[in-house]
Amino acid sequence: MANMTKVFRVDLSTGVILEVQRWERRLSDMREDFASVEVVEEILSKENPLIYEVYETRPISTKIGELVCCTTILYPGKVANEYYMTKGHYHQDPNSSEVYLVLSGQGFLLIKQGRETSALFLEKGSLAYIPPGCAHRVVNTGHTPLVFFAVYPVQAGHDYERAKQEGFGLRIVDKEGQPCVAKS
Ligand code: M6P
Ligand code: ZN
Repeated sequence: MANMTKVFRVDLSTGVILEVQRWERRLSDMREDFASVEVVEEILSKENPLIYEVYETRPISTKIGELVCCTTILYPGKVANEYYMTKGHYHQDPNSSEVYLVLSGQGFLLIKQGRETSALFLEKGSLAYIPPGCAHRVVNTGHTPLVFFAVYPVQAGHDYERAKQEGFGLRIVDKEGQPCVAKS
């Protein structure tokens, strides 16, 4: 009985999962992720905005097959003309996939498989499957938080370095008030 699961409460209006671990990324944690490093430093000289926060339930054991469930609240905003986004990662385990379900907001999922990156539109109710071996990043192009629920195997691991070195090849930018997919 020791490993019996419990039932968690998700506040569906905000994405907050009650009584679980919370972590966050501020702009200072993403110094080299946005295209304009100069604008990042200029913003950081005045403030350090919250870009997103994650609420996650971790299984007690780390046995293969156990799942992590989490919500991400990605705030609206821009660095120069580039919308706020998650850092983006590959899974260290090449066999680990992931599922995203959007609870509110609008944006894009950048998903890179091999040399090809797709920008998939996301809105409330979007269900996205991320196959094993793909880099993935979420971008908020709306005026409200983009909130999504994610599930992935506990053994997945996050490889940020590879995603950063390779880049996604696409960025989502504001062009005259409209989100636009740009090559980078
Ligand atoms: C989702 C999941 C998490 C991830 C988080 C933030 O909730 O994919 O595994 O940590 O988004 O994304 P990142 O780790 O790329 O900053
Ligand atoms: Zn992932």
